[in-house]
Amino acid sequence: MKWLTGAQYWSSKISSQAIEDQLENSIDQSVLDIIRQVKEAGDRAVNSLTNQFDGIKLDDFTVTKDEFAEARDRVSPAFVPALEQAKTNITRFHQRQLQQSWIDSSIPGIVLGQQVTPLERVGIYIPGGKAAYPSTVLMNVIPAKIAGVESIVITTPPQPNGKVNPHILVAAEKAGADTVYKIGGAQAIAALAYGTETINKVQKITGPGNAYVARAKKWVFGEVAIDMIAGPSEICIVADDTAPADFVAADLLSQAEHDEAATPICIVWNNKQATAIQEEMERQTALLEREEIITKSVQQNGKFILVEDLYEAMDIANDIAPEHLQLMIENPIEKLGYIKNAGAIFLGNYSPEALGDYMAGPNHTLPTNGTAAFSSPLGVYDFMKKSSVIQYDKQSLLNTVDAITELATTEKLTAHAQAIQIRKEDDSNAKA
Ligand code: HSO
Ligand code: ZN
Repeated sequence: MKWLTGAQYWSSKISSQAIEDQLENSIDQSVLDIIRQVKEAGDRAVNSLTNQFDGIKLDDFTVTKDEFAEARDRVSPAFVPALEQAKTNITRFHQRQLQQSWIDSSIPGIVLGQQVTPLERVGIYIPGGKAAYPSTVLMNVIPAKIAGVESIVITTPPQPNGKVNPHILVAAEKAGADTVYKIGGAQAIAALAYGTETINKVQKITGPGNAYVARAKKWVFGEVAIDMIAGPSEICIVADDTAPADFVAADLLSQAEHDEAATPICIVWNNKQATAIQEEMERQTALLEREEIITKSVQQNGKFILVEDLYEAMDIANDIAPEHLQLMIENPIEKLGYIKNAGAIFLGNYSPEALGDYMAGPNHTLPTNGTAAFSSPLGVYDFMKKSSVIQYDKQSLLNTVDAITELATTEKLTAHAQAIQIRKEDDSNAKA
């Protein structure tokens, strides 16, 4: 972990944008080429790209009933009840997000409202390899289901044997996804965005992915909607002296294990506490399976920020706008009002991020890379859209004639003015 004072934190915020731009350029070239191929040749392109990138020739990339059955047999018996427990909590939390349509007729002669409608077709990308998380399947499919989305399809890369990770399939089935396609990378995003002979074009793509998937999502945005561009995981822990050092260390490491690019940050105002946490991190790292990834993440991106007091700690946390913020301090709920920017806020010593990743109920798809300053967790609202509803009766419209005419003529839009005026002169008995 790098050690910084609060003052050093504030002065070290130099942008590394130039380097990132270069990296994106080289990825973009291949991503755009892949998108073009899928757009032009559909399934044929998907098959040859799967062959090229996943090293497997598939006759059919749609997961069959038999493959689902085989997956059920392959997972451990304890996996299904654990998944169900998570599903219950995630469902319960997300049901509260369901927004209702509303109609307001409090002004006589005028009806205004907002009609909320689920999206019809959604595609969810689920990574394979070392980030094949069944929990992410639940976190994406359940809110879409609650929203009322009719068709929920998943794309996920095939393993070298041509199969899909069985845990992903069991989670997809339990959560209620309709179809799973064995396609990964930018080709999956292109297939969802433009459709192929097999795949129905979707309206929105959600779910995390590697840099190629993320750039592909950015490129197809506009053709379809996307949830967000997810970056590597981040955890920021604000710890006072009451936080057990071994807990803090464990939580920092839990996110470091996701990715070498993950960022664990700890903000403290007691040197001794920081030293104790650092020692615990070293002790625990040596015992963890993903020691190598963790060590890289901690060395490259890890930071202790030593501040004056809790208030400076919260200022800095707000400036970072972390994906996950843990307040391991006395009476954390009293300080909640100071926190403006964070994807998810975990209060106290017994609410580690891992609880939120799997079980608590809130979504673990959260804004990263400082975007928590202006965006929200994935939710039911991401799978719904709104239409405005307007109805005026004749008298109510006539009351607006002068004002509308004035605005329309100012904008030199006389046809607009005419559409209002014509009703003033109307002596038919047209209904409202
Ligand atoms: N912490 C990850 C989500 C996750 N953790 C899935 C475990 N499985 C999101 O930042
Ligand atoms: Zn996690």
